[in-house]
Amino acid sequence: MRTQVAIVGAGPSGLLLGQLLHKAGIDAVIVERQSPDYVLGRIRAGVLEQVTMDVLDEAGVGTRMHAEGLLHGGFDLLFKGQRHRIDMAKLTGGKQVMVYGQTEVTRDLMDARQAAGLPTVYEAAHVAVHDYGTDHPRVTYEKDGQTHTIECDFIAGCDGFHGVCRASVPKGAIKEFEKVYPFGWLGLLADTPPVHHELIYAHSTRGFALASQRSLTRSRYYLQVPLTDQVEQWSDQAFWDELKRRLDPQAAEHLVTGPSLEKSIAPLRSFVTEPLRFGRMFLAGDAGHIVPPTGAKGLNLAATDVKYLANALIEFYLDKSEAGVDAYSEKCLKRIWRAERFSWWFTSLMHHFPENGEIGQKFQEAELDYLIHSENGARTIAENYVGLPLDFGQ
Ligand code: RFL
Ligand code: PHB
Repeated sequence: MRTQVAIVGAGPSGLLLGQLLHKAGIDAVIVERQSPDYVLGRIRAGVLEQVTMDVLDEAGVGTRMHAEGLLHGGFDLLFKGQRHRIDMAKLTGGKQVMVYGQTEVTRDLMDARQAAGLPTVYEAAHVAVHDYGTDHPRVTYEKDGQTHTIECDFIAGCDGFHGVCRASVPKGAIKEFEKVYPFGWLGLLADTPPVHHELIYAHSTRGFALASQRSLTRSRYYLQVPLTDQVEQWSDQAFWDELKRRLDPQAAEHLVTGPSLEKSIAPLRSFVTEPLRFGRMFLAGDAGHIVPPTGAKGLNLAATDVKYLANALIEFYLDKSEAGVDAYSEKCLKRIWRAERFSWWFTSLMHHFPENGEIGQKFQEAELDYLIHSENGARTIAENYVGLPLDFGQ
């Protein structure tokens, strides 16, 4: 098989890239290790920045998002038992975020790809990338007992943190920056009305909690838990009890509980790979970087990487210019480091770090107190949370 761009991974990055290239008349084949149902079963992001909404619109997959997604103009910070609203819209000249689950974004992209009859190979085993240091890269995989080869001009590594593309790069050609946090997030999804119409980010001496949502009837909650905890240790009842202890009395009283639809623990990590281009292979999304989820930036960064990559490839094929391809890594990394910084800072501010002692706790409370009483402080949070514009600082 021959194509122009071979995309490894059919998560949001790979599917979105496929869609943007298709709109520009560029051929792509996607190779995915898992089945479509498996990909849709992963419960992850919930908050989309304006920039992401714009890219999804450009890809022609924004209709259901606009109809069913919930626009939010603010969120609450909870500390010392009291909630304080960050009025994002007021502080950023009217900007809002969209609450619309990653599962739904992925489903919309899958449907669009299928409707256009574009090739995706699911359940491909032993996917491997070859010869991306030459002008003739290849992707190989096994399916139904046979080995297949895709010859291409470029490989897009959209295969997430545990993918093969980054792992294939010789150690000397890549630098990895990493910070692993000493806790994880236990998430629970339930068909119960959200406790509040906006999100609540809660700092407490028992640990961080987040009250999020997927719709007016579906809630998503998270608890900071030790890395040693196993999900089996947490009954639904234990989860709800602990969440109530970390929320303010009013929210705890209004919390509607119910059976979990999904429950899982995710570790928290800050991770960046430099560079993001290796000859004719590019990394995009979680394949190249990870943020702790506190700032809600992972999926949004993936969408902007993909937007930059699609533009670079369009420039290559339509304008016969390599300028965009050459600039890809540096352009992405500028934006990535800003989001990494915000996600690290917001994680450090909101979580409980027993190793920092009582004085660490006091510093966090004083910083939160400062931020919510200073318009500049609150604006700094708001501006980063709604997301920096695509051309910020370029
Ligand atoms: P994905 O989604 O991991 O998709 C990669 C795909 O590649 C496939 N793959 C392979 N395919 C072929 N061959 C191989 N060898 C392969 N190895 C892997 C995988 O099966 C998979 O289908 O990466 P992608 O597309 O870059 O998307 C990134 C996002 O998924 C991620 O950044 C976000 O989910 C992060 N995130 C959040 N981001 C936000 O913007 N807002 C949020 O509110 C938000 N909340 C979150 C999050 C992530 C979380 N977890 C679980 C890490 C909340 C959580 C709890
Ligand atoms: C979610 O709804 O899954 C979510 C929302 C905001 C975050 C992280 C996760 O910061």
